[in-house]
Order: sequence, then C-alpha cells, then structure tokens
Amino acid sequence: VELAPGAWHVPDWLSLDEQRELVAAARSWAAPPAGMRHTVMPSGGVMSVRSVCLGLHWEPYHYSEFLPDGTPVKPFPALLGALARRAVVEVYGSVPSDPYDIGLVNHYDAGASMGLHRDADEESPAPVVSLSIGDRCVFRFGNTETRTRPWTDVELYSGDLIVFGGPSRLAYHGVPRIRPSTGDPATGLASGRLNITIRAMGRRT
Ligand code: MD5
Ligand code: FE
Repeated sequence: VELAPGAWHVPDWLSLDEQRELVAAARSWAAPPAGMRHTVMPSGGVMSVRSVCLGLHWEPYHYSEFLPDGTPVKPFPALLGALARRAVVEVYGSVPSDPYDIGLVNHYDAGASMGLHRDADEESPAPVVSLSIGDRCVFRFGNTETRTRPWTDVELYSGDLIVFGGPSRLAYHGVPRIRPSTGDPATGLASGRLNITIRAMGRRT
C-alpha cells in the first residue's frame, strides 16, 4: 500500500521466525554497555521510548561513534543490512544508493509515544526501512512541509514493514499511541512494541 509518493506499508512482511530472531537479537543489543536508554532532549525533556543505536549513535541532533558517557556504540549488525536491502529491492525494485549502516531499536511500553518529527540527520537519500514487532500502534504519517495536518493515521501490526524513500524521506511522522497487550507472546516479546529502524548515513559532502 503506497501511503504517499515513495512511502510504502507492507503488512505482515516478517515471518514469525524472523520476528523471534529479531526479538532475541534485540535483547542482546539492549544489554549494557551502550544498551537501551531514554534519550534526553536539549529542552531537558525525556523521550518516553527507550532506544539503542547500532553502528552510529544518535543524540539530538547528530550522530557519533560514542554515547554521551563515552562508551562506544555497538556495531551495525549484518542481519539489519540484509533485511533493509531486501526490503528496498522488493518495494522499489532497485538497490539502495548507499550501504545501510545505522540501526535504531525503539521499545514503546504501554504509555510511550513519539511526537511528530523528521529524520533529517542523515546525509544519504536512501530510503528509511522500519519494522514493527509486538503491540500494534497508531503510526501518523504527515506531510513534508509542516508539523500540522494533513496527516494519515495507519495501524501498524507486528511484522509490518514501512519504507520511506523519494519525496517521503523527509516527511513528518510519529507514533501517537500504542495498543497495549495486542502483541503475540510467540514473538518472544512479553510486552510493548519494538520498532527497528534502519538507515544509511551516506557520505558527507
Ligand atoms: C516508529 N520511529 O515506528 C518510527 C518508525 C524514529 C521513528 O520515527 O525516528 O525512531 S521510523 C518511521 C519513518 C522514518 C523516516 C521517515 C518517515 C517515517 N516518514 O517519512 O514518515 O517507532
Ligand atoms: Fe523518525
């Protein structure tokens, strides 16, 4: 389903086995050092999701090889690169312009949400690939001009793929709410929603 030019939603893209593999991997990615944490914004606000970065660490609003406490970011897993390339080839029918090298794993508990924002700290125009596991959520897909309406709310289920390329790469988006206790424990995720987002840094010019 094309949500907007270049933005695609592919329901039920991951098999249950792949979801289980990613949940198990995420458990090791989430462990310290350089594990899952709440990001603190420059305003002093604390994001309600917990996140762990792989390959490059994101801190508002730039990337680094180190966390603020000086620990090195975990390496980018080959598994995520392979999934992202496969997604782009299936959806767009062409290989991505840059190698995928940034993984971001977000965990939303029952009350967590993410406000409307753009992912604009990467240099590459390569599509962003995003996977959902666990509880369902409302994903809000906005426009490229303003943080306000018009937007479209899409229900994302465990196993769904969304990709954002071309004119939608810099669209505003967010997750206003999750639907608690709607996930299948067979994924290995006991509660909440896991989002795995894969991006390419690209070459700075
Ligand atoms: C999520 N996470 O479901 C979303 C999935 C984040 C984030 O937004 O930054 O961690 S990524 C959705 C996305 C990425 C890039 C572009 C667009 C959406 N878009 O143009 O709508 O937890
Ligand atoms: Fe985002």
